[in-house]
Order: sequence, then C-alpha cells, then structure tokens
Amino acid sequence: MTTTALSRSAVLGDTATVEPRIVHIGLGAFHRAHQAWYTARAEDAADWGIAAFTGRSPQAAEELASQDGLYTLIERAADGDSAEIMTVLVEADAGSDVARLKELLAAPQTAIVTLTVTETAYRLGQDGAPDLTDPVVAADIEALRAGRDPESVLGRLIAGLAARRSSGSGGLAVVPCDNIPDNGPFVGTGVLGLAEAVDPSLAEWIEAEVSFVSTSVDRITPRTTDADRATAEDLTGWQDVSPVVTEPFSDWVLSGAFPNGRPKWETAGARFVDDIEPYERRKLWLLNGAHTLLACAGLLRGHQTVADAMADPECRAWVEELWDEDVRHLPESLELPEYRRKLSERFDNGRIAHHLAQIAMESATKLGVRIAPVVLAERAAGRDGAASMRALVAWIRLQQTGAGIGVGIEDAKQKAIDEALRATDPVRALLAVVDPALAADDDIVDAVTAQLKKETA
Ligand code: CS2
Repeated sequence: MTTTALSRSAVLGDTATVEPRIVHIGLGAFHRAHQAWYTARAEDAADWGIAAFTGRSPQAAEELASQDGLYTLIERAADGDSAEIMTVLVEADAGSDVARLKELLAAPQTAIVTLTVTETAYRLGQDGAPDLTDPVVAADIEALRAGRDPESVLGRLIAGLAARRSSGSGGLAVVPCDNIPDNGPFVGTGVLGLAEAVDPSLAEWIEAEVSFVSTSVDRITPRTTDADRATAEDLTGWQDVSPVVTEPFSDWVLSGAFPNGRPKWETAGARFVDDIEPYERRKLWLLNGAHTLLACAGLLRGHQTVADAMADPECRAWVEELWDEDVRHLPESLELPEYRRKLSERFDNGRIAHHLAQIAMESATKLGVRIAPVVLAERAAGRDGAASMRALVAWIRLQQTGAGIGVGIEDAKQKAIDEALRATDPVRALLAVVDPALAADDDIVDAVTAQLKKETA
C-alpha cells in the first residue's frame, strides 16, 4: 500500500485554517500532546488555532510546516494504541523568526502565549530574577535596546510584547507550562526584570496589561522514535515525519487571568483553581520527584526506562518511601492514596518507553524543585528525609562516575557541577548547586556523605 504524506488538502479536503489566537514557544512533543490536545478538544476549538515556534532547533518547525501543521497523536495505553490526526496547529515557525513572533503578538486576536521551553531555558534564578551576568541575557538586553533580534526565550517574548504595546492591541495572558513551582509569577518576575533593564516604560505596560498564569501540567510524553513513525502510518494510513506518542492520562490545572479570552479548556478536562500550590506540589514531588529518583538511581542500576526501573523491587520500594515522605507535607484533601496508585500504574506502562537518560537531563535544576524542598521539610520536622536524600546521593554518584553512566546527559549547570567536583568538599559543593539551603545544613551534608561512602565501599 502506498501512503500519502500528511497535508491539510489531503486530509481535510481544503487548506483553510482556523485563525491563530494562541502563540506557543517551545514546539516539542509535550506541547502537542498537552496544550494543543486540550485546545483541540475544547468546545470552542473552532475559534482557536495555534501558531508555534521552536525553542532551539528549527527542525520541528520544518517537519511540521511540511505537513501544514498536521500531526498524528498516538495514545499508548497498556493494552494498545489509538491515533488521531491533529489539525489545531495552524503554523509552525523557527524560534529565530522573531519578526513573525512580533507580528503575531501585535495582532489583536492573539490572546495567549503558552511556553514549554524546559526549566533552564528561562535563564532565571531560583527567585525568578534574570541573571544579568549571563552573557546571553546581557547580549539580549543590548539587542532589545538597539532593536535587534534577541536570542533567548524571554528576550524574544519581550520583543513580541514590545510589538504588542506599539500596536495598541491590549493585554494578553502568558501561560508557562514547565515543571516549575508557581511558574506564572516566576516567569512574570523574569519578564518584568528583563523589560525593566531594557525600557522601564515597557515593564510598566507589561505589569498593567499582561497576566502570568500558573499551571500544573501533566502527561508523560517520551521523545518520538522511528518505530513511532511506522506505527503512526500503520494506524492512520498517512505518512507522518513527526508523530507524538503519549499516555492516555492527562491533567492541567491553571490559575490566573486571561485579559483577552481563552478557549473553554475546562470542557476538555482542564481545571481552573484559585490556589494552585497544592496541586503543583503534588505533581512536582510525587510524579517528577519519583521520575528524578528513578532516573538517577535507575541508571546506576543499569535500567533504561521508567517501567524497567519500576520492575526492580529495590527501585520500586525507594519510590514508595519517597512518596511516604512527600505526602506528609501535602494536604490530605488531595486524595493522595488514589494519586499514588494511579501514578504506579502510569509508571508501569511498559509500552511507553520513557528513557531515564531523557529524564536525567537538567537534574541539578530538577532536584532543586522536586526533591530538595521535601528533604528540607523532613529535616524541619525533625526527621532525616532519608528517602528523598537517596535521589541526591544517586545524582552525586552519577556525577562522580565521570566517564561512566552520567555522560552525555545534558545539564545547563554542568560548569558549576564540574567546579563542585573539584572542590575540597565536593559533596557540600554539589549540594549547593542543587540548593544552597541543603549545603548550609551540616547534618544533610554528613548524611549524604555517609550514604555515599556506604554505597561506594
Ligand atoms: C519528566 C517530565 O523529563 C522529566 O523530567 O519528569 O517530563 C514528566 O514526564 C512530565 O512532567 C509528566 O507530566
């Protein structure tokens, strides 16, 4: 059978598209399995097209543009796959096309900017303040002042917001969808800090007109493989160079204002709440925390994927112990036993090949968000936080294996990690890279050091 490549005219019979009202930055698999999926499922989907920009590499934009934005979404359950062709993405652009970003943000109908760019790509400190000593940030401030195109995600966003101010199109909502606590105010602080350095009157306009919405996002979506491309074609009869494979489960909790409107995402299952913090913590600590523990400890034990590691009774027990610590610091109203049961089921889905090496990327930042707060909360409650600490110990071992297992796993903090490895007290120095509060607690440093000695004896 010869199959045809995906395109709007082939699949839909015409090339008309819905007007883009959402601009996305960070066109990866997760966006297409999550925010795009919710938008396509909303009752008023016909009013909401998405124009998406890549983060670093233009490849995803080139692939998707060649298919008019269409792609196959494969839902991979424990007992089989199902597929649908998604049409909600109406435009795919390279992140470097700042001129187009400005044009879209200046358009009055644009109401929302969503972001999935990874925790580190914001280039912000723990408190959300921009690092003005970061050469990329400093160069962007200069570029923005001089009217040249910036390079960083927030630099580009600010260029777009400046264009919107000039066009008089009014406010919109910025909706960060990365695994960062309080991601709305966090990114808001960063954007305002940068804008202030470029042009204080722009910062004032942003503060008055732009809202920063906090979100907790959830859907396990590993990187697409060649086998997934073949599966997409088998399931739909269309050739797709860029399908997405995801789990059946999905969750989206949001909190904040939308000054220029939004899709009725709640009709697709999203929840709008006043206080997002408990939901965020539940997800970041239980799901992402366990992921990071499994990634670091599982790689050391020779496992490849989350499901492999979960099949190892030792790793599984460590996850349960981690969760026992997490839930002590979460409100009972969050139905934690049910959440844990469901999570184990999701992690056990061996048909989803979620690679530990992918999750282990950027661990220095991830540990600071997912693990450190629980270690500190356990310590403050007079306990040792031994289960959470296991993730820190495993990460330090991964760093110390040098030419071994940890190699090739990207970390934006690699330079600081390498310096810490050469310090007189490397354990304390490495903990400081994750969170200075860990390094400041002698008992934590001693306990981690003792555990490392035991494991490597
Ligand atoms: C994972 C997340 O790679 C990682 O760090 O923990 O991408 C995780 O799969 C998602 O947050 C699930 O919603």
